[in-house]
Amino acid sequence: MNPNPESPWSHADFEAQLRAKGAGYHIHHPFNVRLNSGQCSADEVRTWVANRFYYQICIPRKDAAVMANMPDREHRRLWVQRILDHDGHGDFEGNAAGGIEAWTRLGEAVGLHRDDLWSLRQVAPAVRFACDAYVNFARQAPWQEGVCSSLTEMFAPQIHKDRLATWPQHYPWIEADGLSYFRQRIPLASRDVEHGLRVTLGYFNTRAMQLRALEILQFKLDILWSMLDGIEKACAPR
Ligand code: AHQ
Repeated sequence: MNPNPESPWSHADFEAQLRAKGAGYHIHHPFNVRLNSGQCSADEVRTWVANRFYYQICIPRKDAAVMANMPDREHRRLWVQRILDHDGHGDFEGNAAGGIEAWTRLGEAVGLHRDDLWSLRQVAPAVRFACDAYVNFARQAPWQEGVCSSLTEMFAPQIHKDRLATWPQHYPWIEADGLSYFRQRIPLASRDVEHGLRVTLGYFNTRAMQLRALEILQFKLDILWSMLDGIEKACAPR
């Protein structure tokens, strides 16, 4: 680590600082630990899926907000793929239906009707608040800060792999094809992180800006964490 506290970290040290924030990732949230170790009831799984649906439909709106602030085509050409990944493209059939459709299939696989998800009736206030905070941040922040906030996906492949490895044994009643969202997201997350890291390491180039990047990542970690707080509360006996 660079001895001078004022000079910027090297890209390698800066990336290590970003990745160290993974200690606060929602994979460690008590609700996620319960969910991936098979301790959730079917109703709690359904509550998680119905609430996370709101996050999923907010992602392309967040991405469109980031893209609206992007002045150059090179970055927009990469970023627009994120919107298509969620909203679908082409004939919107099969894998081209998009992640929101795949999450809808997850909902049906856990026993929810399409309308249960799309009505947003089950979305807890804290979940709606956290997701709306993310979309509003993307609208107002410099596009590079919006890119930086997406870097929680550095830690996402593991959480998707955990679900694929544990849910079939813990929740055999969930139709297997309902898990396809998690499977398809793993390579997309890695692709997105490659671009997000390149922008972040290049733009945040003073120590003060690098510390700002860590703050932004913590803000997004707090969004994911507070979503699970809200879901946990929604599952608590009344
Ligand atoms: O399914 C997820 C997804 O599409 C994204 C996009 C990215 C962003 O732009 O903030 N973050 C993200 C995440 C997804 N799934 C979450 C999960 O636990 O299933 C993880 C979340 C993330 O790590 O930020």
